[in-house]
Amino acid sequence: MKILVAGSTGLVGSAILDKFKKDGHNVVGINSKVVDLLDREATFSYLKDSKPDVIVDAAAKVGGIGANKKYPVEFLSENLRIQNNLMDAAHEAKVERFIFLGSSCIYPKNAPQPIKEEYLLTGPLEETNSAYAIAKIAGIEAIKSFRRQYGHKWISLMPTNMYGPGDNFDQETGHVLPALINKFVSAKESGSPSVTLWGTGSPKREFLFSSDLADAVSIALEKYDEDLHLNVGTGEDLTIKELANLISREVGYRGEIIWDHTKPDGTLRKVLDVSRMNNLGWKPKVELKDGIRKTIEYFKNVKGMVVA
Ligand code: GFB
Repeated sequence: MKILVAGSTGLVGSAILDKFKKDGHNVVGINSKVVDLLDREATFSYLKDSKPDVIVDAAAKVGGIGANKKYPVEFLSENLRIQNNLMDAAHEAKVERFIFLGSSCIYPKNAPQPIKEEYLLTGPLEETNSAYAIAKIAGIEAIKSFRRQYGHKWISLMPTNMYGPGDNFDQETGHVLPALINKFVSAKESGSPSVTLWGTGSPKREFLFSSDLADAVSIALEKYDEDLHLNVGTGEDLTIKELANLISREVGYRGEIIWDHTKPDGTLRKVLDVSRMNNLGWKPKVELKDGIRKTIEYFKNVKGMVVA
């Protein structure tokens, strides 16, 4: 069985590639340097030649709340094109299994908590990431359509907010957890008396370490073949303020935290109901504190700093 991981140099794709390698599978990773998935012809030609049996689609344009708000055109258009090209080419190349990865932001802004899979399309989306969410919802619908029309054993997984080594730590475009690591580590390094964070700090978020998602992908590939997309998360969340305290403590930063209320809070809560994934025998292994510690270490190493 030949497995192809698309987006294999990103946070999620690299963890999935590692997992399948460690498990002794015949696995290949591709990134935009190998084949540009925005290029339809190049995508078709690559899959025709490489003939994988399985594709895990971790290729996407992703970013935190700031990037989503600033670049909705790219978040909608690039994600639609990447997933459509890859799925259409996979169909033509007769790829047997396809795992499409979405995001927990597909659910309505005011969905009851914890969010069950069936709450999809039951209410309006959160405005800060509706473009990205609609692209991902289109991906879920595409997977379902390929199943219904052609009987393909293709599935969708919806991970919660992901983090880990290899993340985008940029303070403007990154997700909150890596952006905060960068902000606190940099403030400690420069001796800055304060760190400015976005919004009120009261929204809650759920975080999953990338290797735990890789385990979930592997289990779903083995055991799941149904129309319904599956949530992947810890089922536990904390406020952004609590997250900030956790990271600043781990980093050893003792300055002041200022909350910039002109920046958006985004959705107030989006914790996932993960009972379906749990019933397949999957549970996350990495505690948030340990995952944060590993991610801080990674970031310091990348920055060329001595890990304290
Ligand atoms: O991870 P994040 O950027 O995006 O988290 P979402 C945003 C939350 O953290 C908001 C607060 O409540 C922000 O106000 N926050 C505080 C910060 N300081 C910062 C900071 O320095 N940087 C960032 N980024 N946030 C994303 C979607 O939503 O979730 C994506 O935009 C995707 O499309 C992803 O679905 C999983 O969790 O709000």
